[in-house]
Amino acid sequence: MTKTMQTEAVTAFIGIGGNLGQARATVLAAIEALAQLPPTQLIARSPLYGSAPLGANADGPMYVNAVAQLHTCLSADELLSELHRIEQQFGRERSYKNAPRILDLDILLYGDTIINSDTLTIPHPRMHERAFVLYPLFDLKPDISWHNALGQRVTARDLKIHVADQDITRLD
Ligand code: PH2
Ligand code: MG
Ligand code: MG
Repeated sequence: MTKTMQTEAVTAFIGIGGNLGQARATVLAAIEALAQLPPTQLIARSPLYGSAPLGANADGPMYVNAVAQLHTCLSADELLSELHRIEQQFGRERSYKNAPRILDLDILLYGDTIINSDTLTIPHPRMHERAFVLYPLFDLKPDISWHNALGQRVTARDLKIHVADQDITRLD
């Protein structure tokens, strides 16, 4: 891959989740792996949350989820391939959509950039409907906002109200 290094660091938010194995330990270790990425700095991590598997065919044990805030000079594509590499390192297997998994790392936001490519959709297309993303994002940055698929500016603060029926517990 050609390296298209950003000259300026971008703030990216990464959604972290897993529901197989020692999910809490895996999520914490994954955050440590994100902190080791060059040229990237871990700014903060949210509290951990426990939640029931959400979505079509989603099943298995309870998930542990968190969000990490990074400053990175990696391009969005480079960041995505690093996330895939970390998932592999933790033994991630891919079967059907929403299958239980050891570790899932998703780019939620990459600065204010909107990306719709074959491999990447940013902002993450389902983040607005998921308490396990909105709660930790709000914890990290209560005034966070982004553009949804319709081009409207939305906030975690407002969206949280719409996911209040989802079963979610703060773990730490
Ligand atoms: N991830 C999914 C599908 N469903 N449910 C919870 N609670 N947490 C997740 O991280 C999650 C999910 C697909 O990525
Ligand atoms: Mg995901
Ligand atoms: Mg994923």
